[in-house]
Amino acid sequence: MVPMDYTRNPDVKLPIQLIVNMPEFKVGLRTPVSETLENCLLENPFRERIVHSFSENEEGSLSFNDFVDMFSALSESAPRELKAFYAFKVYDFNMDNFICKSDLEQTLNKLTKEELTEEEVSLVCEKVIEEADMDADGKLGYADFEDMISKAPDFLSTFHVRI
Ligand SMILES: [Ca+2]
Ligand SMILES: [Ca+2]
Repeated sequence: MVPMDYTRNPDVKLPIQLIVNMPEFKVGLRTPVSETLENCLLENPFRERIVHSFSENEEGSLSFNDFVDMFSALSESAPRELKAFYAFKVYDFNMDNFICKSDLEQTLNKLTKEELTEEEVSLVCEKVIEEADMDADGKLGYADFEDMISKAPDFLSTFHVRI
């Protein structure tokens, strides 16, 4: 998709469908838990959200620079702060710069492949907000989020790919 003479054609965009089907996203989801679990999670459930958070347009296509930025942030050597910044964008489904209950519900549904009942999901999300909401406004701002993931190092594990 990227022509060799890329420098003369800076407007080339990679369509999201091509990117989410890359093998890196298929096998790349690493979990620190067990090998068995890792084998179950063959597709990163956030891959479309991840691509969108690096895209500068609605359709989610990436310029070559966006593409490089994305894999830099996903690589294991990327600084934690960078991963946290993009993870926040990925989980903020409605893009209002807060992670609220409905954002968390969508996140959890993706992670659990909708194995939990609506009630269970709702309970877990309330609990997460209750525990992480430092300024008590009922939703998680970036500071709440950073604090939460610093206490739960596994949280960023969906944000690694092997490249
Ligand atoms: Ca939100
Ligand atoms: Ca808050």
